Amino acid sequence: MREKIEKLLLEVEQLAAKREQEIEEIRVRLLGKKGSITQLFDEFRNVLPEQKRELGQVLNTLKVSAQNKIEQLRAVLEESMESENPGFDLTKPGDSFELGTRHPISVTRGEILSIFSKFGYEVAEGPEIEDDWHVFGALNFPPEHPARDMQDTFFISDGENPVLLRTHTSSVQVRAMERMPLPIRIVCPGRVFRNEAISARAHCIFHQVEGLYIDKNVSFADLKQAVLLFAREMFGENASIRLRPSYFPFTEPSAEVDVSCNICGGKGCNICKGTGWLEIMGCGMVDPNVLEASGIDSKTYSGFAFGMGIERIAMLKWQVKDLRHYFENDLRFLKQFETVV
Ligand code: 2NL
Repeated sequence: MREKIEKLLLEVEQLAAKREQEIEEIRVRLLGKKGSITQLFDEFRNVLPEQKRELGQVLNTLKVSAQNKIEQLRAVLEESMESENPGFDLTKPGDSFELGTRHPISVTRGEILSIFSKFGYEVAEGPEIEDDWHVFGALNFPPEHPARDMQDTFFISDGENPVLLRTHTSSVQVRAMERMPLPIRIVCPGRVFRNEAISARAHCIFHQVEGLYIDKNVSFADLKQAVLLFAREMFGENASIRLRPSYFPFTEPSAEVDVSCNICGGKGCNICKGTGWLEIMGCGMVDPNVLEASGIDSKTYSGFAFGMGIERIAMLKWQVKDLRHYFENDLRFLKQFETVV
């Protein structure tokens, strides 16, 4: 114990620091809750009674000299700040800085994911750079399908096994089907890329959330109910939905989902172009070919899937009229959304 005290005494004498933070680190190291001097005081309780008096004195000396040294380091530091920056007032309050806001796409993405988390869906993510199999092959796209065309998809390399930027996050779901134990209930958010001319309604990069549910006896009625519950959570408890028949290579049957217009309540306005309905997503029963391509027995299992554009949902939520606002980082636009706290 005595040795330890003496070693620390020497150390204290030699302490030096150039910055406030270093001084604080020294204080914590020596005198903090788990500091070495504090620990010696704990050990002191077990010292033999006949040694207590003498050891107690040196221990106290150590503590006081550590405290003095730290104060002295602080004083020297302040003095040097003052002499290097005459008139510098350390006590002045700092400049306040404005808080940023979360991007509307992030806010909407978070809201969509949290709704599906409540329904028991897990979030799954995957690569943006993909191969042909996970974006097209496994999803029942025939070899000559136009989406596989260079005009629609960004290819990174071509040839026998091309590498490309994913055009939907279905590729993440294919990876999940290949790998995850059944049943599967996932939502897959992410950036997707399409070779499109940029306009108020289209962009070459946008964000998607896709969902997939595979189990025994999953029916179209289950899909409809999941979509209805989502729409009510997202657009309010009075929201209703309608399904229109549609076509996707990876689902059969397929449908387009509309939600009742939250602006006019279904009467018809300029947002819903007088129809009373707004399109929010596409969905369908997973095509048996797609299940089999990922090694799932389509005789035993069935599933539904859906996909939505986050930009579109966010446009409907805040009546944003031009998609390009999401990508231009104009603070006048961005500041209208949720503040980060
Ligand atoms: C849309 C429509 C959809 C899916 C995505 C899907 C994924 C797998 C299997 C089957 Cl792995 N389907 N995804 C299904 C229907 C529609 O997206 O309009 N997206 C923005």
